[in-house]
Amino acid sequence: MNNDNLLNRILECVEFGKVNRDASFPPHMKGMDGADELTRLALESGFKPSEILNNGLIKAMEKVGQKFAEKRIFVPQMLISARAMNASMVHLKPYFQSGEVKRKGKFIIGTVAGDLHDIGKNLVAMIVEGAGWEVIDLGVDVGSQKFIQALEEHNRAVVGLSALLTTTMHNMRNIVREIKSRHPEVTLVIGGAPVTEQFRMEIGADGYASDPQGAVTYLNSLVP
Ligand code: B1M
Repeated sequence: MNNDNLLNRILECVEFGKVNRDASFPPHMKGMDGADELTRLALESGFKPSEILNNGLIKAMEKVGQKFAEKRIFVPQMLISARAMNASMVHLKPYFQSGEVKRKGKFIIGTVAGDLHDIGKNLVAMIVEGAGWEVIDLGVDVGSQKFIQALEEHNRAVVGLSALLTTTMHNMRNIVREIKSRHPEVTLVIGGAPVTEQFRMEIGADGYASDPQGAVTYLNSLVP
């Protein structure tokens, strides 16, 4: 199998939700290797984890989103694609997490209240951790109280908010306001597909990053 083929097959597994060889879904891929086996094979064949992530997994999710927008697939298919993406990410995670031992600081991250999307947030968490930060991941559907409680347990942490929906991005406004009113010294960085620098300015967050590397660059700029 040539290199392009292997990445394309991983892309296809995530696009159609083929988790592993044993999975009987989707029927047209029954008996074939899935995201699990092919990601392992790609790593053994020398592919860089970032190549698999950017040219396989993220491209697949773009296709899934496009098909959903065009009503060619529905929520269950998006979920099964997310499951296949996670089966692949399990293998990539150790590479992104093997950062320096000495920590640069603490980073609390969560997907905001009302929002259940966690793939992008997990990637940011993984890559920030790999860049030498201690990451406290609060999960999805996180409201201001949970962020404040975590801040009180983790002194001087930077807070990251992720949102994927045009509706839930507006929950960032309240969360930023409530955190800042209790802890004005806290630095907040926001991100997620619908979020922009313009929106960051409107809601008074300190930083905006469009991708995990942007979050790392912003966080590292805070370290003296
Ligand atoms: Co949903 N969904 N979804 N979904 N889903 C989107 C986001 C959507 C764009 C699809 C579409 O219509 N084309 C659309 C939103 C439309 C809008 O608001 N304008 C949508 C919708 C409508 C919905 C539901 C409302 C559908 C319904 O029920 N009718 C529903 C909402 C549920 C809820 O949250 N309350 C819903 C549900 C779901 C699933 C649960 C089925 C599943 C999520 C599973 C999971 O996450 N565990 C899902 C999925 C998979 C998607 C798509 C297809 C893929 C999202 C994804 O993982 N992308 C998505 C379409 C798309 O994005 N193409 C879609 C890959 C990921 C790597 O990218 O998350 O953008 P992303 O993260 C990036 C950057 O944004 C950035 O870095 C990441 C890596 O580059 N980033 C940050 C993210 N957070 C950051 C934080 C930072 C910095 C950077 O600093 C703190």
